[in-house]
Amino acid sequence: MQNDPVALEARHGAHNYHPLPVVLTRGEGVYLFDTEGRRYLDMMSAYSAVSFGHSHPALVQALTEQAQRLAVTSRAFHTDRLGPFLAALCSATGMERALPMNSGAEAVETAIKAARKWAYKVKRVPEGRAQIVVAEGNFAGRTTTIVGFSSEAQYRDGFGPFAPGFVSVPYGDAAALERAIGPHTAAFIVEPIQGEAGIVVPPAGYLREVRAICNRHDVLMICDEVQTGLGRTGAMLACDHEGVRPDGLTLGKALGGGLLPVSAFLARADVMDQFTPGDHGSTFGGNPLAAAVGLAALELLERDRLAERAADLGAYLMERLRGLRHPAITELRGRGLLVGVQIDPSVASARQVCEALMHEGVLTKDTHHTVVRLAPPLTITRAQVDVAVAALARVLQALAPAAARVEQPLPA
Ligand code: IF1
Repeated sequence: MQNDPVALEARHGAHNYHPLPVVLTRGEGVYLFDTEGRRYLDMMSAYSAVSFGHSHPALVQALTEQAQRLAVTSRAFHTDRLGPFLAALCSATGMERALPMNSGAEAVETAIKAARKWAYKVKRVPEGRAQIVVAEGNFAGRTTTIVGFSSEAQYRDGFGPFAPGFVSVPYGDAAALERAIGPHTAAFIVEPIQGEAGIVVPPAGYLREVRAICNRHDVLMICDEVQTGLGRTGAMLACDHEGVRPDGLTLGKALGGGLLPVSAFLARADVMDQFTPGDHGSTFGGNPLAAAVGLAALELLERDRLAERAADLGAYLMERLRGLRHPAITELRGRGLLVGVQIDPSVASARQVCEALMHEGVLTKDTHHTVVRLAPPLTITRAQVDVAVAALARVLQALAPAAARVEQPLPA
């Protein structure tokens, strides 16, 4: 007991997760290894934070070289790493300014503050009256402001009171957005594809309609690309699929190269320039270590054309999944290498599928009870996709042999 990591975690930790019964000790590329030496194909890449694969050599090198030179200084001083990182962020996204933070939630909180201050100082919304529209099914982090506008009861339960000034509209419904906008509306914060909601892709043209509506009403369009950004959906940003340039943008997860938390809020100059010295900050935001790794991650994304790779391998993955034609799969959703496999709950829960996949050497996570997330590192190969799909086929066949006859409900 005394040095069993799971027992120590249970004894000393908060029980805010329900991990699969596997204890990992090493990662290398698309593979993870447990303490018994078993190898697993990582099909969730830490919710898209490990897009480059585990311990990518170029990123580990950038981390260790910078760590040995200068890691954290606070923003009380300039460093030689932050400027180049911010320039690369703006160049990669087409945005004019970037504000570095650490977690995705902090980037979203920064977006909320920027939108409100722009509303008061530029749009002349009466102080304290700014409204921000959000989409039902959103997931933008775990701070109390953010869970306050979540539509997921569990994320809110027991954590009130919540911040006012948010209104929800159905995701994918542009007309509902327009109806929700009033004179005090500062912004609409939306994920181009909803991750936690179960990999929900909005109707084609939705983002273009949102862009036009926000233009019409002088409302900031802010896209939360913490999950969908940095090549994950087959383009640098998921907004790129519709040729839409938002007014604000949050990035996170893979920006840290799968090595440390790095996030950023990016925006038009007139929005970001509402921040004056002392308005906002963070002990670690923009530290030279994070900036060096973030810059190396952006360079690697470009050098290895990982967005195009995600488009190609994602299409291949989707084609192989469709080829299973297994009745337990009720829907396939996603774009690029962000894919959700909807499982018929009468056959099995997504958690059961994930537990069975673990025994087949594939690790991933369920979301929203019925969806198995498949979001591997963007470095995955076709042969490794074949391995993952074959494992899923075996699992579904074992869980639902009767489902092959579809109308036969499984015994209770
Ligand atoms: C958990 C979900 C994924 C995000 C988007 C901001 C954040 C996230 C679109 C906040 C974070 C993570 C958090 C993690 C589970 C995971 C998740 F299922 F909860 F929704 F990825 F889909 N915007 N998502 O997806 O970023 O502060 O975590 O760095 O909290 O259990 P963070």
